[in-house]
Amino acid sequence: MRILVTAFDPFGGETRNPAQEVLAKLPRVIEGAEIIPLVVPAVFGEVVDRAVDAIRAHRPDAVVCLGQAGGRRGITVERVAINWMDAGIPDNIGQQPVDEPIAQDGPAAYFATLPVRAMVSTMRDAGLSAGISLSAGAFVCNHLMYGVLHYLEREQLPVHAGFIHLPYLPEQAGDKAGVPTMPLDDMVRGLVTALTALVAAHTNTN
Ligand code: PCA
Repeated sequence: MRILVTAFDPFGGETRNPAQEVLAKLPRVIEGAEIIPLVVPAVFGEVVDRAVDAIRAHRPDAVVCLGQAGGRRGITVERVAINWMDAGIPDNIGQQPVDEPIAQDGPAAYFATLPVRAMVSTMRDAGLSAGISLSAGAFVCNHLMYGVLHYLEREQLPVHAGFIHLPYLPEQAGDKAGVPTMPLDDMVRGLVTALTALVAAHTNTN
């Protein structure tokens, strides 16, 4: 099995993105599955192009996208991506779409095709704070998740795909009193656990 794992670069004035740091520390093989790492820019449009290029080049069996959701308490696996952009801040090249669909011809939403509940349950069993999220927001992360699922649907590719949001790192919270954080090592352990559940689900259905 091959898993493309994407991670966003820092955005919104931050100098770090936990997603990128988790990706850098992720093993290159998990339970026999090859991990293909890809750092992507927090830029509407371009981010989907980069992910689609990587899917074409590597033909993965699954695509797991990682991003930061500052303020969330634990690792959240997204259930749904909506066909909508509503950016509260500019992306990394200054684009700020407000109330626009992502794809004129697309459905209102796509559900993740990852084993969302199993991924969350195994992280919780490992003692980590994790949950299912019913909104990936309407910024670049939701855009990437929707764009990848829309591409896979159009091409009829049997590839599991979805998105995992990570909280702030403790090092990012110095100027944000009271904001929840999670140490990098716990996030890495969470990702390895979640991807192990994904490999198990894939193995059982193939
Ligand atoms: N988080 C943002 C975009 C990039 C990232 O890591 C989001 O949740 O949309």
